[in-house]
Amino acid sequence: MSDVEVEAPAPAGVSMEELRLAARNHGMPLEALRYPVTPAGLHYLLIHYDIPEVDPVTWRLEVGGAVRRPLSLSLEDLMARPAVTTPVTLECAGNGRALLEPRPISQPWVMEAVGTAEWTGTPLAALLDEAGLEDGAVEVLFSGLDRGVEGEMEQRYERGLPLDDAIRPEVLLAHGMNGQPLLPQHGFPLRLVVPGWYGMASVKWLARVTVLDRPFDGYQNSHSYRMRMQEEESGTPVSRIQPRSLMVPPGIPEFLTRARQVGAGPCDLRGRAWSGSGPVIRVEVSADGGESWSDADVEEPASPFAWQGWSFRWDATPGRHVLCCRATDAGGRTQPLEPEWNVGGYANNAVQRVQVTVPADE
Ligand SMILES: Nc1nc2c(c(=O)[nH]1)N[C@H]1C(S)=C(S)[C@@H](COP(=O)(O)O)O[C@H]1N2
Ligand SMILES: [Mo]
Repeated sequence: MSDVEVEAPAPAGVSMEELRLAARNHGMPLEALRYPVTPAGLHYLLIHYDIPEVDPVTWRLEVGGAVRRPLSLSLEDLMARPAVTTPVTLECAGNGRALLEPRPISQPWVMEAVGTAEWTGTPLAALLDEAGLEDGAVEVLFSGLDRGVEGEMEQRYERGLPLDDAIRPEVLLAHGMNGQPLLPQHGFPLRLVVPGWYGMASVKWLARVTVLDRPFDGYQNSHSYRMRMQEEESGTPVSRIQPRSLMVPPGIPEFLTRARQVGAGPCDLRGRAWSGSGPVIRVEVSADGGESWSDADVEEPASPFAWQGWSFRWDATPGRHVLCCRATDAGGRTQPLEPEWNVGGYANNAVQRVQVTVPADE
């Protein structure tokens, strides 16, 4: 035994492969937290394979499987159905992954994989009702048009959702985002939106809805998106969004390092907080790296599945400070101070830390 302290090795930088993924799938710049509804071009993006080419004229949504009356619907048919518009916060389950050590190799999100859009669409439950569920239906499979190879398996992006979750009233077949048709990158012509769940459930470029009499065991359910500590474990499925709060980083950034500088005096910190089991009932702010906390003012949500604004007046004194924020939801779930590691790097909702320097008064 040696009494020499060995320092943990520095985490290796991101690889060219991770950089390529990061360049395709952008996050929401955190200053965009100022908008209650994220402008579509600032909403984060996550696309496993390629954006598929879709001809809206020939495109159809097929509804089949364990139903009495299979349906085939055009975009026109879907747009003629009763529509609702509701703000929903989507967050990628991998948000925070790059802050884990060791870093799980996938899309290396820091903490910007979030956005809130006003989604317009028709409720899925009524459509399933018209198709007529057969006895023994337990799950609904949503299949996208995009294809790729993942885990050495050629596949289309598709996800199963337990029937009880699929028929909740807030689950939408969405054809609009922020009052416009869906953009190609967000799933044109039609996507699923599963409010409250991490983004992987909201299948884009939807082509097929298949009612199943047993749980779907495809790649995105049985291998990806599972919470586990070892590769061999089967783990538990990733589902609802864990509570998180983020702040608009105050002051101004240095170009390369993004280190921040804030003027001395009163400084209004603001941000958004959300939970897939909302509402958020408390947001706290710390200016000393999490040693001491004070309550922020928290707004009511615009919908049960939309983030909530918060604000806090901070008195910036000269020196270096680490600003943090922490959300707690109605179920008492709160954000941990330190990340909790898992194989896939999912659901890391550890508190945000923003280092700022306040220069001494002249
Ligand atoms: N067909 C399809 N749907 C998909 C994906 C995909 O790659 N293909 N990515 C999923 C993931 S992991 C997330 S986080 C959200 C992202 O939605 P957005 O790009 O509209 O923000 O879409 C989900 N739906
Ligand atoms: Mo995701």
